[in-house]
Amino acid sequence: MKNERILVIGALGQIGRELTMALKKLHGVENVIATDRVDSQADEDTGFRVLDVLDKAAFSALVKSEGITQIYMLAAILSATGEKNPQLAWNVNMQGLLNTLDIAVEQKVEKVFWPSSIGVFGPLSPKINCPQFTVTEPETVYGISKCAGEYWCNYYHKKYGLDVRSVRYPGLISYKAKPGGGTTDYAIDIFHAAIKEAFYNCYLEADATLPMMYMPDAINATLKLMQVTKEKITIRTAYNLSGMSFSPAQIAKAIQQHIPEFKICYTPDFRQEIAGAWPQSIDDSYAKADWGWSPEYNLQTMVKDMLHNLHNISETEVQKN
Ligand code: NAD
Ligand code: AKB
Repeated sequence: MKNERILVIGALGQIGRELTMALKKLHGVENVIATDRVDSQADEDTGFRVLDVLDKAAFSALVKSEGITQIYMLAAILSATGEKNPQLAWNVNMQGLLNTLDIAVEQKVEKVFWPSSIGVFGPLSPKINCPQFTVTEPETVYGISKCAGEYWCNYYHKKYGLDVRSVRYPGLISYKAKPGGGTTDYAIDIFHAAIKEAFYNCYLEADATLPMMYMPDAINATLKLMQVTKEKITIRTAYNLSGMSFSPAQIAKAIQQHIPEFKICYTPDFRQEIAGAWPQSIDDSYAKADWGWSPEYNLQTMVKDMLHNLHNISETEVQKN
């Protein structure tokens, strides 16, 4: 295998922490440069660099000096935080991507990964098994930036031949890092609340069904997409990707099977409107056909694994104190 040189931007986020570890395993620790706008406090993060994706000169210099062959651009402002600061969300999400695409072309970077989201869809999109090609018309700044970003990726591929690849991740569930200000964050918060106080006050309605995915599946999909030969990639905007779909009431019931005393109540806030405009389930047949995508986890297996790992983490914390 050729010696790849990998740059991860936004590496301290929910996906970045786990994707960086997986990339280090695949390509060697010394070949993966993890960066973020903020500094890493973790001792084991040797080789970590501070990089603001909006600082194009520093970004370009790093790609050159490190001989980067692949960029994973994860820096973004997510849907809920984006509605509180639309200008910042547009700036980071859009200019950050454009800097990445420009630098990749200028410096002949071989592959770029940039994630899109189910946030590209809006109230007019089909709710069930939302197809790959359909009306989008997003109503959040986050969704607008992801939608525009997909077209920019396609444009750089067609115009400059850049090998940029993307998926529309559903809401991602994980236990290793905190979520970063999305509408789907409740599906992580609920586990911490269930373990800590057997109670969760949910900011979405009981029946707000959304497409979701467990992080191991998301990492697997990302690595799979980036490893497939470029001839197999027929979509250069972003692939629909599906894992599971559930509502707050359904995940609460699945948690109650392990923690019977767990209770949930509902106090919907502004995030309910965002969730209500997104599809409930996604048709990912193009990802399946083009690069053999298939998820491993469903609601039951994900809940069991999350609770198992979070219990282990809290026991380790108790032992340390
Ligand atoms: P996150 O908010 O947890 O992490 C984003 C990281 O980007 C943070 O560590 C932040 O410090 C960093 N960042 C912000 N501004 C930056 C800047 N100017 N320069 C450099 N770094 C900066 O987000 P995440 O959940 O890890 O998401 C990563 C990507 O995946 C984003 O593009 C997001 O839209 C997409 N995505 C995530 C989900 C999900 O459920 N987590 C779902 C769909 C798509
Ligand atoms: C969010 O809720 O903003 C993200 C996403 C689905 O893109 N988790």
